[in-house]
Amino acid sequence: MGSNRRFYRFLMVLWCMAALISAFAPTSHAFKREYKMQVTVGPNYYWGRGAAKFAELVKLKTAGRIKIKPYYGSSLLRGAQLKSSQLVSMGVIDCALDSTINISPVIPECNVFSLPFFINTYDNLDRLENGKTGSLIFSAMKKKGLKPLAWGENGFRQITCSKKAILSPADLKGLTVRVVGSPIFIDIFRTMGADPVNMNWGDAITAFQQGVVDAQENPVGILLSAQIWQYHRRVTFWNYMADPLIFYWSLREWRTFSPGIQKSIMAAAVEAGRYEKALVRAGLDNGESLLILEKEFNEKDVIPDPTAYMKGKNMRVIELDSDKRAQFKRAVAPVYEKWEKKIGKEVVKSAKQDMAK
Ligand code: X2X
Repeated sequence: MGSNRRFYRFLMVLWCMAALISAFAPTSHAFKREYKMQVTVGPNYYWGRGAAKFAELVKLKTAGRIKIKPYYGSSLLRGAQLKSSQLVSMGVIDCALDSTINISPVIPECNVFSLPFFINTYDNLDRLENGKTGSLIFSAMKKKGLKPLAWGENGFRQITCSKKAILSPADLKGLTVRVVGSPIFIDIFRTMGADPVNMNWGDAITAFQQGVVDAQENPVGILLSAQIWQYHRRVTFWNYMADPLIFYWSLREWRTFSPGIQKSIMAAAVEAGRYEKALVRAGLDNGESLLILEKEFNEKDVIPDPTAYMKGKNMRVIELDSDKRAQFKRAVAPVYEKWEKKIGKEVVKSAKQDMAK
C-alpha cells in the first residue's frame, strides 16, 4: 500500500476517533482531559520551548481547566508537517504552534513570507505581522476553520553546506539541497540552479547524518539545536526568507469556549509568542531580545551570541552584503511572477505598503 494511502487511512481512523469522543462527551463547559498541540520540532528547540511556555501559561491563566499537551516532532502527523493546518481545521488536532511554511498548503497567503529576498529585516517583518498583511492572513485562516492567536517566530532562514561556501548563485549550481515539501522552495532552488529534494524535518536530520544532501536552509535557532556543524561546516547568512510561527486553534472548538477562557488562551499565546520570539532573536537583533528575556522572563538559558557560538564550533560564517544579496534576488526574479499570483496581489501589495511605513 502506498504511503499516501496509509496516511489517509491513518487520518480516517484519527477522525473517527475524534468524532466518537465528541459524540459522547458532555457538552456544557466540560473540558477535554488533554488538548493536543502539534509542534514540528523537538522540546529543546526554541520553537519547542515556546510551545511549552504556551501550555504552561494556558494552564495557569485558566486555573488548570485547559491542559495542553505539545506533541513534538510532528508525532501526531507521523512526521508529515505540512498536514498540520488541515488536521487542526478538521478538529482532529486541537491546536498548533506552526511555521507559516507548514500552514501554507491551506493558507497560500502565508507564502508571502517565503518570497525570496523580499523581507530582510526584523523591522520589516514586524511591520508585516502587525500591519494589514498580518490581518489579511489571519482573516484567511478564519475562513478555513483556523483561529489564529498570536505570532511566534522560527527566524530568517540561512543556508548551510558541507561542500563549499555559498557566496553567489553560481555556487548553488548542482548542489543537492534539502528543502521543506512546500512547492515554493522547489521553485526557488531550481531557479537558482540547485537540485532541491524535499523531505520532512524528521527525515532531514538522518539525511544530513548520512551525507545524502550537500546543503539545507533553516533559521539560526534550528541550526543551534540540530548542531548543524556536525554535518555542515559553512553557513551563509543571507536572510533570504522570513519564517514566522503562528499559535492557532481549531475554530470549531474555539467557538465552544466561553469568552473568559478565550481571553485567557489568547493572552497566553501573546505572552508565549513574545518569549519565543525573544529566544530566537537573542544575539541577532539590537540587544532588545536579550533584555526582554532577562527582565520579563528571567530566562538565562539562551545562547547570547549565536554567530560567535557557531564560529566556536569551527563553522565558517559568511555574511552577505547588499550587493551580493541583490545578485541572488535577480536570479530568483521568475519566482515572483508565478508566486505573486498564488499568494494574491492584494497580500503582496499590502506587504510592500507595510514595509514602506
Ligand atoms: O522543516 C523545516 O525546515 C522547519 C523545521 O524549519 C519547518 O518546520 C519549516
